[in-house]
Amino acid sequence: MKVRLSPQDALVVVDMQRDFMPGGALPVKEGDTIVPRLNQYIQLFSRKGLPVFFTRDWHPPDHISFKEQGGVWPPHCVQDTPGALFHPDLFIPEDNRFIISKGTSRDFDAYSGFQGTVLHSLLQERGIRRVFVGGVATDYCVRNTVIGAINLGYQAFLLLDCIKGVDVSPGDSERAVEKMLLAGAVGVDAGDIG
Ligand code: VGL
Ligand code: ZN
Repeated sequence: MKVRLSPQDALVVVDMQRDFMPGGALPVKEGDTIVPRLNQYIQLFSRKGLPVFFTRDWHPPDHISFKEQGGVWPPHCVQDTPGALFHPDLFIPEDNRFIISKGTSRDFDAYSGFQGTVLHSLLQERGIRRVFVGGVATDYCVRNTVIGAINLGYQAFLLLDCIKGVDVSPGDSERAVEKMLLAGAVGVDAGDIG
């Protein structure tokens, strides 16, 4: 499947933060291995003058999703800690890029980059109709961001070569991909996009 990029396209890079990488607080297996390919997408969009959005988990220290608060996750991506930083090799363009923080208040969690953020309004302001989504975790934030985009009327492309999942139960990521495709997302890889 060939996709030609247009001025109505944007790239959304989901939660490529240290805590989600091997050795981090909530590691996604092989999460770091997608950095080089993601960087290629980031450079491609950037060269074409298309906006790149980086979502990040940005939790307060006592966030409800943390086990001590009755949640299911170990503390991760706490605001202004090293674990919340992006992977050091992730390419962040100088211009036309936006950092979208989510899960920022203590009593709410957000798996979707659209939930409680300005992502939708920034996309709307720029006339974006199609979003290309990669990052981690396939079975949580990527999945919810893709479904969120579709529900808001965007065409969503899932970057199949740039996603990794947590797989709390084996097969979660595979099922998440199926769900996204069934919901209308189009699966693509680098060779499809120009
Ligand atoms: C995520 C678990 C908890 C994610 C965030 O980015 O997919 N997963 N918080
Ligand atoms: Zn989180």
